[in-house]
Amino acid sequence: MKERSAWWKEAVIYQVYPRSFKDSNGDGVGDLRGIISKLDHISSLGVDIVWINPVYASPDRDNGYDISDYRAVQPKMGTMEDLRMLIQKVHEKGMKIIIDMVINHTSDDHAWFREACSSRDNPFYSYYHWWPEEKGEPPHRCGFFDPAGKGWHYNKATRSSYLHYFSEHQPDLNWENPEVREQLYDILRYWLDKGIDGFRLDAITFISKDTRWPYVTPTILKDRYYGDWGHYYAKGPRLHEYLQEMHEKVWRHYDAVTIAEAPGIKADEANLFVDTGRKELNMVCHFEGIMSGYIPSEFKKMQPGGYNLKELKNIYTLWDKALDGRGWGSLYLGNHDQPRMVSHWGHDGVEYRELSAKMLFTFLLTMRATPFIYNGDEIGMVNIKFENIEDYQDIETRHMYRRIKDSGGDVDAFMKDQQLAARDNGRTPFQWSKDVNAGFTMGKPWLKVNPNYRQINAAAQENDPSSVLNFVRYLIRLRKSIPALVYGKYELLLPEHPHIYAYYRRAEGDCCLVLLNFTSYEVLCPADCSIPLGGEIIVNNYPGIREKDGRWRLQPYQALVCRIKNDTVSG
Ligand code: TEU
Repeated sequence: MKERSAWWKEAVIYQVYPRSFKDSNGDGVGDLRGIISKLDHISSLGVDIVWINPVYASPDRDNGYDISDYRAVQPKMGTMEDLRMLIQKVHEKGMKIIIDMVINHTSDDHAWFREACSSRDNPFYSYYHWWPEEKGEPPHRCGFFDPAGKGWHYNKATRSSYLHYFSEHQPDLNWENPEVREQLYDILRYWLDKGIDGFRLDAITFISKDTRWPYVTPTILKDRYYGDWGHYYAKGPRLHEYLQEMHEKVWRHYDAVTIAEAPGIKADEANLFVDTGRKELNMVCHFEGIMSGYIPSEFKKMQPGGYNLKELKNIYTLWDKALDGRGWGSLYLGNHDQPRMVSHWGHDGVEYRELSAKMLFTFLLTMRATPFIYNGDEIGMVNIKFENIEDYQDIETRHMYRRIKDSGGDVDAFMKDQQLAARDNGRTPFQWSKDVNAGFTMGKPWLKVNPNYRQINAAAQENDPSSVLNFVRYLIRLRKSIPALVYGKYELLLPEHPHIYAYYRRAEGDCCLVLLNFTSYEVLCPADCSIPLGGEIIVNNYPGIREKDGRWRLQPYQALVCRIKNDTVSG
């Protein structure tokens, strides 16, 4: 079926992690004025939408994902006037701006929660989920960032425990209460009226709780991402009712883009969120691709040998198929919750760092899904791989460390795993130049700068035609100029091949063959995707091509896109 067009389907999204992007006042924390000062860099990429992580008032226990006032800007980030200016400047550059909205939970410092904690009779008590002590032990729920793994925390004044899926400082809002929902819709409208063009809705799949509180198997580390947790946490009975209500009360009145962060959601459930007829949301960011390669039932621990390309192809192909003609996908290879894209999916050694970054970007920018580029990836930043727990700032890593230590677990193994998977790997300051602190700050950076900034930085790549940065710019221009790369049908080739990811993007009379070698060795392509007659190579991260009897010999991490115009093969 032919895709219906929409601006957000054609867009490339650039994610800015504000505290690590650019510090304008020397306090070591990136801020709004810092972002404004670097808008030329962002717009030079050719992206359409800038997504910024939370900049609301927050005690910052989870880097802003614990909001204490939804209508205020956190002083470390700047002022409301700075934010107004950012919105205006982004618009002047012909881009749109979307913000993170964290409405599954608030901070424990939010006025609603402080009131709620004072007494059971306080009207705000019912803004949260409580388990009164006279009912005995609360039913097991996992607190993802809790040092003891517990999802309930006792509060003396109310003689009851409140629910928190993340840390105890992030109490979950009670969406059963219509007043809570109205408050939240009001907040969404407030920001849309300020000129915000849409939202990334944080952990939105968790908002509806089954308040019959069914039994969930208690496990220590296991219910984090796998097993049956998704069933209880991400598929609450009223989830879609709430999302439809939100559409009716908010989205319907604006031309905004709505993106669900969707932990726990599988391909066959995606259309429940994004099928246009259901009037819910525009896109979901799923976790199936990004979590592939981790050992099920372990906390962010990679399989020996890393991810399996066949499995990865299968996941992305399933998602494409599920959404075909019904909804629309999104694609990301890194973000603020993940290690660096190159370290995760490519090769971060000097020899292959740039090549694999370019190969991964070719993938990201030639799939049928809106691509998300995470800041720093466009210059090929890599994991910092801290050796000391003190270097980590992330609540997730710190608390998990404590949890493992307290239970007599293997902390050394944990530290090793974190070098691959910790969120702080993706949060180190942006490497602008070879100046002190990579040009990020004049002060002491809140998180250490990766010492490789002298080699990897934006300034060095700016005028180098063969840099990752300029490769990304080229790919974005290409995606914009070839509709087949946005809307064209995706057809997987060589599904069983363990090293090559190959596919067609096919539109009427136009077709692109994408060939990606995901390994550090040379691979001879099977005949199925041999050199197409009359094809033109439009992407190549090597200076030339190698072939043998009309078959491609792909160099380590080689990426090729070959365009076949007037394509007559039917899709
Ligand atoms: O993440 C939601 C989520 O599901 C996390 O458990 C995520 O899987 C985890 O960070 C991976 O290690 C969102 C935000 O993106 C994250 O930064 C916040 O910490 C979290 O919500 C709580 O608000």
